[in-house]
Amino acid sequence: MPAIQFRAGDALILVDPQNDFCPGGALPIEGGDGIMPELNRWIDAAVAAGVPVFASRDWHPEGHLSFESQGGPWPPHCLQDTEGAAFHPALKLPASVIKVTKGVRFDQDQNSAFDQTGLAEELRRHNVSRVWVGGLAQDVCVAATALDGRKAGFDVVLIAEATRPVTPEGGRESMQKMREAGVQVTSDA
Ligand code: VGL
Ligand code: ZN
Repeated sequence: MPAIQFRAGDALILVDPQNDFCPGGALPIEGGDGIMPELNRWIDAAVAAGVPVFASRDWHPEGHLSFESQGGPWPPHCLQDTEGAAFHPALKLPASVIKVTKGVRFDQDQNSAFDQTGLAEELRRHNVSRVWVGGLAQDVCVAATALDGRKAGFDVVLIAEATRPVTPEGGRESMQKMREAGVQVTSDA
């Protein structure tokens, strides 16, 4: 396992490591639960280095427009205050974690943790210039977050070992898009 090298100005962003995106959940991603030990390793290193840890959560109202019943692409998932929307029990979030809630809007989905959450401003308030991103799903919310991070002017590193895609093709396509946008990938180092 490669050593984790944080520097001043880093932040760790865990994207939607929630029960519904893991096997047994409403929108299960193959091996989704398998990333939790790796995320825990990054959390431990971040806490030891004084690097702020952010965790986003998909947090939908009943009948959200992203649900199939409303013509959207997804089965109902991450309903507010349900077990499915809870962070995975194997994830060891530190007391200092900063939670980012998204997917609450009635009029549009928010795949990116940056989308109308104020996350970019909050990162700047913490003097962050580079974000390390892992979580679920690689081809949906992780990719959207990484791409928006680049647009907002941050250096972005994808933690390849700590993410899984909904589909393999989606995973490949999103990886290409992220690389084209200047996202670095841990497995390339
Ligand atoms: C996500 C599908 C629908 C994700 C959220 O967190 O990647 N995927 N809503
Ligand atoms: Zn969603």
